[in-house]
Amino acid sequence: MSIVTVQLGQCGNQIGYEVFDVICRDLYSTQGFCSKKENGIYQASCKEHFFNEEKSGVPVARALLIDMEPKVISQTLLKAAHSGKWKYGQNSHFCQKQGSGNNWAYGYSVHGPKHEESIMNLIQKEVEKYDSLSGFSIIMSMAGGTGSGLGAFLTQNLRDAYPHSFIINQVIWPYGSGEVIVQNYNSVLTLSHLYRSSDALLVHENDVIHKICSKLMNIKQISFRDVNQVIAHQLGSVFQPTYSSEGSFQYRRKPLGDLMESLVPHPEFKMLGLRNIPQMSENSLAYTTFAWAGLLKHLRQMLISNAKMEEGDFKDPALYTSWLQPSDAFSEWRTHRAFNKYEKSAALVSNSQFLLKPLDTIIGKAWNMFASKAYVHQYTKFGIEEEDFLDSFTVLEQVLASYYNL
Ligand SMILES: Nc1nc2c(ncn2[C@@H]2O[C@H](COP(=O)(O)OP(=O)(O)OP(=O)(O)O)[C@@H](O)[C@H]2O)c(=O)[nH]1
Ligand SMILES: [Mg+2]
Repeated sequence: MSIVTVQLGQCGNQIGYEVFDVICRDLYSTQGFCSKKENGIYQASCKEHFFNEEKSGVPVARALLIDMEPKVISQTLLKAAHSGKWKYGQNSHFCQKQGSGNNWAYGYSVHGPKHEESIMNLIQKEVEKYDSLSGFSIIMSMAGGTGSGLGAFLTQNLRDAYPHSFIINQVIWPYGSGEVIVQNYNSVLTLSHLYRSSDALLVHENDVIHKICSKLMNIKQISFRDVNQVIAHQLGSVFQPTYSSEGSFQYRRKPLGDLMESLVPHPEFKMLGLRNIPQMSENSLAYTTFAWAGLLKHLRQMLISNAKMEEGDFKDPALYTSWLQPSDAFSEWRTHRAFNKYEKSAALVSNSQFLLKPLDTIIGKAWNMFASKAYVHQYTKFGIEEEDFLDSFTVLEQVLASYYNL
């Protein structure tokens, strides 16, 4: 089944490009570490999820590019075309002349309704190309105006138009010391709205990824491109084909459905986080050997780094909430195939308390600003009233409370 990726705003488009690029490079990688037959099945499954085949033989990404300003989209289209390995579809983008200027209200209440019909038509045309649709993966930042505001608006529309498809939002969490003064307002509005209409929010924290670039990858001057490549690697390692351990080496056909089924058993808990190992510079990679036991132990430690547990495995009930059996709370998927130059690697997606602190911080900062009514007029000007802010705070306070009580 295919996944339609929707790339929104500057951040969403720049990350989306890196995701397809890494997946395509992996698709044709000769570093297989698995049988020729399995490699073939893996490649077919990957294509089914992410690419259309064109007569010319160049795979076409199952993606739509949307932004309200043209610059990033034209750069992204060009980069893909120049790669020579894959490209975006000819009529797969929508842009306008002027962005939302980091104003969530502008993206949500102005750009949203104005371009709703064109964008929904574009999406419908894309969906009609496929025999079966697994769902949508929407990549967006939480702190700008277009990705976040228009993104929240579109997610709601998709929910109404495709009630039986899965929707996962790839949400980019802003740097704590962010560059946008109203980023906490935008974040609170984005999260509260997505919580109503999305199935799951897979969160990528810019601060955390930045640290991976500096500490693990040894990159000196870190650019968005470096950060985006780490995010793309992480997403690829989760969404590239795998099979469940009990099965008969059948690669999973419902990539989004399987993920949701395992990870989002309750509508109150939709925040997912992603960790992966190893992550290192290309230089170190050449001198490293990998062993599964060590990798999994390390991954588990990353999961429990706040808890007082050291030994054990992923079957340990102490890792999970009491209302789930460990066998239901943990699913394992694998493949013999190497991914993106790593002979062995492991990724963990979890629905846990890991976001409590960053969420609490964002709500606190937004609330302080809101209490003195700073910048609120820029939102009311475009139809987002004080009541809407209060509703959003209430939704997120409830989310915080639910996760606290786990
Ligand atoms: N990881 C990552 N974060 C980005 C990138 N570009 C922007 N951001 C983050 O996204 C937020 C700003 O949102 P943008 O995506 O630039 O905004 P937009 O959706 O284009 O909306 P407007 O420009 O306001 O119309 C900030 O938190 C940035 O740190 C990127 O390429 N990678
Ligand atoms: Mg922009």
